[in-house]
Amino acid sequence: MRTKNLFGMLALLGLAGWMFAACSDDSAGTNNTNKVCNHNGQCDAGENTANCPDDCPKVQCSLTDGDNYNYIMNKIQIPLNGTEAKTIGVDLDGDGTIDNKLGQIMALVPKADDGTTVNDALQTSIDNGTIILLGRLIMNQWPSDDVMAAQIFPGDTTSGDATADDLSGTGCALVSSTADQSLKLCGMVANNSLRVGPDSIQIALSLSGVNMTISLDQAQAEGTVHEDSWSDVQVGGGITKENLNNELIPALVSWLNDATKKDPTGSVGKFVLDSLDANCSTSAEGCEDVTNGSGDCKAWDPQNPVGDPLTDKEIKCSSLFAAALKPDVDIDGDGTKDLLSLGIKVSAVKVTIGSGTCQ
Ligand SMILES: [Ca+2]
Ligand SMILES: [Ca+2]
Ligand SMILES: [Ca+2]
Ligand SMILES: [Ca+2]
Repeated sequence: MRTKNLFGMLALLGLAGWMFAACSDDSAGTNNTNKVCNHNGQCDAGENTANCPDDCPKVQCSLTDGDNYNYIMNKIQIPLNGTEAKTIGVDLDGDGTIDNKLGQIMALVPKADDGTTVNDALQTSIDNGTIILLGRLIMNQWPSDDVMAAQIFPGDTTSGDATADDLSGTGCALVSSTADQSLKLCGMVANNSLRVGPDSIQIALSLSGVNMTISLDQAQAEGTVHEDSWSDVQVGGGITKENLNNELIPALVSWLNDATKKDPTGSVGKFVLDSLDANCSTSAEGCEDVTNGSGDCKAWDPQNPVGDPLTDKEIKCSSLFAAALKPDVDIDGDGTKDLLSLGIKVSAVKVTIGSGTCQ
């Protein structure tokens, strides 16, 4: 059952794709190694704000230009395998196909002991208020606004101040005290069709009670939005190698260690001890000098537990994870893959976002 925590973590990770940082200024698309941008002053097929900012300039928007429309997510889907990953998320590099390596990572994680899927567990968490994700559109008019802003915030799940019926369409919820409410994604709504981004974002990640932030680059969102609902809004972005090494992998390792130490024979514990612990591959990048059974790849004994089952190195050098955690998107068109893509699909209903309290 603890697998649910990992599900929740990975889900929140996807979710956070939504807490958009103010501005990214990655102008790598203008450098002379770019193989996509033709600099003809028009945003052509295959060109986008990330790989061709000269031809496809970023839309600027304001959090105060328009009225606030507030939402709470009542459904969140993440891809559980590579096939689903082709239908959930966004096309980050403009090549016409959705980019979402999250599906490949999720396919590696064992199923919960009771057979429920990640998305089942996620839905339970949404329904019982363990996960609250809020959205906001700042719009001048409906159903179209050619310059608008979108935001997503983690909701407050600790004070218990949200109304019990917060998913009813007339409920109330609060923004988490850790949310950065200045973050936004700029774009447009045309006949209820939302298209915002790309921009840098931060992900709220909740891991065994520890909250942390992971940064996503070039995040975008698109889908159908109305004054009182969102349906099937796709959200996606990419993790840089640096953020992968400094944020995501340590978070994953810490969660896996926690689950394994609590229950070495549960589905996650078995997976860790059978497939990851002391199972380093010297063919993975940066792992040429590892030795199984010693140093960073030493074996952990549940009968005589000393320290942690896994190190960061055991994930990086795992033949399973090494491929799944490799960047898959060449965002700036220079021929080198820079970002590990993640995406989710969400639906939402109207909510009141209380200021300080829902009373
Ligand atoms: Ca062009
Ligand atoms: Ca793509
Ligand atoms: Ca180990
Ligand atoms: Ca690149």
